[in-house]
Amino acid sequence: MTKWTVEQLVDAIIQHTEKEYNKSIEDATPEEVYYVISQIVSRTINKSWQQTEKMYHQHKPKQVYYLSMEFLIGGLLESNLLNCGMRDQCNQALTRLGFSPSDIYSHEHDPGLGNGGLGRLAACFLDSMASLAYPGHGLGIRYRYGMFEQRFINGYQTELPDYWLKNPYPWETKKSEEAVEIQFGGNVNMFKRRDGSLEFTYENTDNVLAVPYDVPVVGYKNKVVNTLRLWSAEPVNTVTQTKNDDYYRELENNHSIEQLSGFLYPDDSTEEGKKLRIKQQYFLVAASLKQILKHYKTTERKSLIHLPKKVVIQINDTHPSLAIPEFMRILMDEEGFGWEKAWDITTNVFAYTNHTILSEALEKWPIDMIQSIVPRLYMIIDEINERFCQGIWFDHPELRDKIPKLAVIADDQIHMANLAIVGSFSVNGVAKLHTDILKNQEMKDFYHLFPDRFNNKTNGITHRRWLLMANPKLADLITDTIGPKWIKHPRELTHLLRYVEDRPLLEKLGQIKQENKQKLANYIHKATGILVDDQSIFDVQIKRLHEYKRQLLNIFHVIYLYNELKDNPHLEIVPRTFIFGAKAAPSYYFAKEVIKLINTVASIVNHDPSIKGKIKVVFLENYNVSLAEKIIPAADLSEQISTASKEASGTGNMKMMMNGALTIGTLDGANIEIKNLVGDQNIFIFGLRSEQVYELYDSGAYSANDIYQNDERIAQILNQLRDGLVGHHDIEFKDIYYHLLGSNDPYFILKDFDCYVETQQLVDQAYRYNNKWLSKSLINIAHAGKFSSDRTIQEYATGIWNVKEIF
Ligand code: 26V
Repeated sequence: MTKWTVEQLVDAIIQHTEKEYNKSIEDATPEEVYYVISQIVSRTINKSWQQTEKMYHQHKPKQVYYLSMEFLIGGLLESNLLNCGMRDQCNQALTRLGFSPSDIYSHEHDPGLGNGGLGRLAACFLDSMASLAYPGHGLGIRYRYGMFEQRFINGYQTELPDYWLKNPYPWETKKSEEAVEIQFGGNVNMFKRRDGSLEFTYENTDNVLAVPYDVPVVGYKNKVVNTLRLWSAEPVNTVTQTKNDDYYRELENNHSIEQLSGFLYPDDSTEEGKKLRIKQQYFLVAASLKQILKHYKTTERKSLIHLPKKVVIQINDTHPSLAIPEFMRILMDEEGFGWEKAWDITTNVFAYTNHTILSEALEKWPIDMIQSIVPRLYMIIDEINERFCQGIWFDHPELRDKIPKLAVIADDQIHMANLAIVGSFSVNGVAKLHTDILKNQEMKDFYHLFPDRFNNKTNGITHRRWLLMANPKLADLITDTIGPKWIKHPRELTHLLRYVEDRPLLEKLGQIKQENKQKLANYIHKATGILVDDQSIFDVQIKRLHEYKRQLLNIFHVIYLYNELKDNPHLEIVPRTFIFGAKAAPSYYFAKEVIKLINTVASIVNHDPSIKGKIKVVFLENYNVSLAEKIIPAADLSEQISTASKEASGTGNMKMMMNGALTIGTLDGANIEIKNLVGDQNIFIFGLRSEQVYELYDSGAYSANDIYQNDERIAQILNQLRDGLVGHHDIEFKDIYYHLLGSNDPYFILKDFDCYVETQQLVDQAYRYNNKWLSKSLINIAHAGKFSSDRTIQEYATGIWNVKEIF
């Protein structure tokens, strides 16, 4: 990439503004400046993009395709500048021209093409693949409406559509010439050829055009630019008919086609809209496989038998797992392979990552839906199932009684996780504990069948976005202390361990955290009107709102503290600001009640002068990637309090650790690996362990009601929910009360409450010893290198994909 000087950039910005907007730079709006810089950066990127493609064409390395229904890429201007090595110059150029760089960057609208961790992980992986120079690309859907925009009205979540394409998106390039046609529905005809083999043809299908929009994925200062290809659905031909009624029918039809890439599904598992979701999945899968095969055929000119040497497809959860039968269909119906050969190729191409063990999130599709949407795929899935079940019957008689659980089709439903396991050569979990649970509990019988398939790849996050970009001052302090090598080799952060007793360094670390907290406090004030004490502990829980993540436990602790302070206004506690960010799936009633509860507690606590501002509660609206970038650098305490066994990994835990927050958490997901690195002294662990959770489920020995009867603090809180909170007797949370006691507290909130409160007291004590706290914070940063997604990608590359860096 061309090296830009500050002067050159200043000139380029002035010239582009004049050319594009016919304005002098003094009159340009920040938004216009945002577009101008995006264009300048895009041009710089384009050259490397073409060169990277040329290189792939010449050297023909094995390619990785990361198939995902979600990519939460966040803002791209600042991260592209950073990765191109232009950020410092651009900041200076903007300052020279009288603009605030962060103000300009904030004009970018986050593309919300994902729900949470799974989508953000995909984006971190793309960043790491490009930065490590792996030939790896993302394939997803260009939803016209992304994750809804969240507003609180009277404390309740309301959802507004996120039409993120209202203004042109400067990072995408439409590639009409690479559009492909996808067939839905129709009838399948079967013929017997002379040689006895079968031929399948389709008629009366509904055809849709998949048009790719490419977004560059820029590697960190290495001139590699990979591609994130997002498919958009369009009608195949827009030739208008002559007859009036046909014309309108066609328009209606076109409209329903565009709905295919219309919106992102929220992660709830309601019945509604299942059909459209299946169509979206097939749309992604069919378009992507067409492109992958086209690329293979033009570069390799070899039989598809050799394809697994040149192509690996990672499927992000089961969402794209129709790729397996679709690939079989292409190999058999279009390429003329027999079943065995086709199956051999297929099962050497696909690798599947599992991201959750929650049974309600495991996808199951009704047979009749799959039959009507993709009839030929249904026939193939049926045969996969037949052959697989027969294989167990004959080769594994010990598992005969397990066939109903292992089958791909059971109870008139297709079990997508089973399909994904059967059709892949690798199945991985996303943290050690999660993989162990898959092997020994949830997928135990599959593990027995295919022990070599199962492996662990603990998640990671890109330290470029989450530290270098989001927390530049901390990044600079680290570089001043241990030199810049950690940027390319994040494990080198452990050199910081030499400084855990170094007073001057700890002081600087404390100052930076303080500045970040002031910045967040200003933002909170601007966004919500709430004044928070920047000397208080910033206690942060940011993640999707879900029962298993237990935001309810957190707010119970707040209510408990509030009750204590009301009883004893002189109670000595370190002031705390409880910060929440979370979206609830629109149809997830209980989660929405929890949002209302947190907002209600906030309005009570924040407006009660008698507690002298010792605690404040802030629920920031519309949590997304760019808001996370503001909150994380300012966090003191990271809440990772899921019911043990339920959080597959978590990645927010890694982001906050990397920014010097201490974790309060259960032994769940990647928390365990964090604990093993930083040591018990530098993390606050509490609560049931996953084995205990399983035991309690199995034995039925748990009684939420007993705890309610015996713990006064809990009784008080629950009764307040039932009868109305102090000063808010009109608002009740009876549903939460009845749910906890009526469903016997399925996520053990009451059970873990006592040790949570106790552990929070330890946090309070620890925070009082400023230097000790800071050295714990430094130890967390020092060990965070392991959680760079560079390490994770390295492990995928050698352990699953068998791909090499291009240089
Ligand atoms: C579920 C569903 C169900 C059907 C409708 C569409 C949909 C979309 C998303 C989801 C949730 C996917 C699960 C997920 O996000 N898992 C998170 O993955 C993170 C990355 O591996 C991991 O760190 C989190 O622990 C895990 O909850």
